[in-house]
Amino acid sequence: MKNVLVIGSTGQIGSELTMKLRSLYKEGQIVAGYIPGAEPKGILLESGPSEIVNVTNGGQIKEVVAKYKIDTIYNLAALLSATAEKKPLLAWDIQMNGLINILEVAREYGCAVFTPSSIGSFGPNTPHDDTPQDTIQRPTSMYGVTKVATELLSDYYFHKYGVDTRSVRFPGLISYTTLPGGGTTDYAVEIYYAAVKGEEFVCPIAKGTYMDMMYMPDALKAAVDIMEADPTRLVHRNSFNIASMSFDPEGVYEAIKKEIPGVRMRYQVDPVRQAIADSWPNRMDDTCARNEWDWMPHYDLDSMTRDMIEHLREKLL
Ligand code: AKB
Repeated sequence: MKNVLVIGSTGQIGSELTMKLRSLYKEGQIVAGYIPGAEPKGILLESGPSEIVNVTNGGQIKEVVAKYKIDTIYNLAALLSATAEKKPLLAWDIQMNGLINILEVAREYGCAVFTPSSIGSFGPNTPHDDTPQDTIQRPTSMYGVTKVATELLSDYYFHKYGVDTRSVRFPGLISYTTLPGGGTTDYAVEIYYAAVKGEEFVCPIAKGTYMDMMYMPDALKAAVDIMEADPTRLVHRNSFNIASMSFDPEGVYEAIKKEIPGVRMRYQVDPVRQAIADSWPNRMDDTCARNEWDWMPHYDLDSMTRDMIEHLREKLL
């Protein structure tokens, strides 16, 4: 990896991944791709080049890839699960037409491509506990449909054209830098903001609903490590289960309570998000990622909670 284009650089993952790549690959150019209305600001804008890149515009992707001699594309443009249920056609356009535009440019210019998949690629008849790497993937949400198709299309371009596509299935991601938006797992970020601000948290996900979650530093490490992995060791490509912690709303509430005893939470379940959450795994088995590219997370619920609260106190108080 030398010259990298991060598409969706101002989003929850992109804003931190772009900065991490800039700190790791100093001799290259890490281009922050964005759409009008979501311009990079502050350190993200000042620390390197940025360009308008709308995934639905193949010509725009091609121009930027040619201009900066891009060798790796991180494709982070997506509508998250709850928003995708409200706007399924837009989700399809961004996730699928966007992806094929990127893969076509990658084929022509010899770029490697990372497009994340998700726990959302699984469905109600997937084994929910220790969900295997290779298993039933029949999701019932539009987000899930696009994620399974992303995995298949990415593998297709690898086998048919030799495009170096690789990816991971992200759990719900928790971070203090940029808020997620429109996801089913967003509650696990929002509860920290409410707790630090001293506000009551109204939880849209029911007690007892377990989902895989991950702290952003581990997710960024996974995104970099999979693209740097020795290809001769990879049996799988699109996409690897990666896991670090699994909890339900009570679990994260109790973890926060150890640091902020006055934290308050009540439930007001959102039926759309709850139906999606019920169809997702409780916890994935990530043995293949551990064996094929030495995946190893650093944070568990308690260490993440301490770090989140410390950073949010600096940011919000
Ligand atoms: C969502 O909730 O939609 C995302 C995801 C798990 O992919 N955070």
